Amino acid sequence: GVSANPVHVKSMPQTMGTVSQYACQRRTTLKNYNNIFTDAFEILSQNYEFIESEGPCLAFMRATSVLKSLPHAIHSLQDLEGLPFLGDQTKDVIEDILECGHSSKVQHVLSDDRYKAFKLFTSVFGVGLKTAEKWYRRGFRSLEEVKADSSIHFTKMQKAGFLYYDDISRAVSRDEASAIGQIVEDTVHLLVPDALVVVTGGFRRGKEFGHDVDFLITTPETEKGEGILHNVINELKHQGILLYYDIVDATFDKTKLPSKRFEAMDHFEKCFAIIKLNKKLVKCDGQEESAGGKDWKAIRVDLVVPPVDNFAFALLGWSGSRQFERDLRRYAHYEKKMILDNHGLYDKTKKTFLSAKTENDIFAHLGLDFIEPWERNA
Ligand code: DCP
Ligand code: MG
Repeated sequence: GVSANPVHVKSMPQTMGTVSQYACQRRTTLKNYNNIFTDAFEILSQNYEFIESEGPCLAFMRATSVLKSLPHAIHSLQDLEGLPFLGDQTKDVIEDILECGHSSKVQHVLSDDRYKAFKLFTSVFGVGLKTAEKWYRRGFRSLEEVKADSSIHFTKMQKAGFLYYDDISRAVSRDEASAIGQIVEDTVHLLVPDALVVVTGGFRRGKEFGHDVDFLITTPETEKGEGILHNVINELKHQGILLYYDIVDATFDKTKLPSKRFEAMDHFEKCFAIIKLNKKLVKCDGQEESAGGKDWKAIRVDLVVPPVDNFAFALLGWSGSRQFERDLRRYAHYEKKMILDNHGLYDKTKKTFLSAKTENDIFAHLGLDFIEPWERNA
């Protein structure tokens, strides 16, 4: 069972004190001393996701997150004593790795047909678990086989996913993200000079690479923001650098309570785009050959436009990591009887919404110490 309070550790020479079961009460930088274990756990947890085994999937994600937060490497099973979420299942894997350098369970998954196919299919933009399942059941094992079947109907998103696969399946570097940031910022400010443009997601947490670049855009005065996303998209189109876009209109209802789910899609107006980035605009380029000798690279970009009153919540929600977000919501729910989502925070005891101008305000409402973005790599 999971206790609601932090787990108390008696005999841990290296960590001392306690490790909370909530990622939002731990500081997790990108320095991971337990890579060999967390890499293994992440493969296992993804495999459980692919076979729709939610419990074990979550268990391995939580254990991964705890190990990432430790300021030292695990050298023996005794080092795990008192750590939350490191139960028998995860211990077996760690024991295997400590004894022979690898986990037989992981080897097995890596050579599994279903795992390999799902990993490949979900690497295509627009392909989720449902589609991967469908393709797998039809007997496909490679992207070539999928593309060759004329009876498959692809969504607009999937078509773009295949068209730009070589570029967008490759990681986005920090320099590429900055160049995209400059373009987005210039374009937004051309239209609304005092609009706020902030990079969120993995790059805000200090990551060197990401799978996309995430932005929040908001305007101090709501009226000036009318149609800003559509105008930005039109402007990017005019510049000839918009390869793909899908605008999702806001479905936001202020009077509704925040979602009770711990992982909810938000209702802000947003756009999933692919932008054509001229390589000349990237500070440190040239280390990798581009596909087909092009002088540009296709980059996945998410633009999210919350109203200014929800900005702090949107920023906190879009900065991640996913596990950090899950645990913020879980903590709010179980420890504070509050509901947190990307739009707001609701106090069920006081039956009122708690407003916030900054992320600091939200941590304060929750009675949490502020955790810097680069300490949220849970
Ligand atoms: N997010 C979330 N739940 C979702 C989608 C997003 O909590 N269903 C939040 C957490 C993510 C952030 O939004 O950290 C951005 O989503 P990404 O998928 O872009 O994740 P990252 O930016 O963290 O990673 P990557 O480097 O792969 O882009
Ligand atoms: Mg991202």
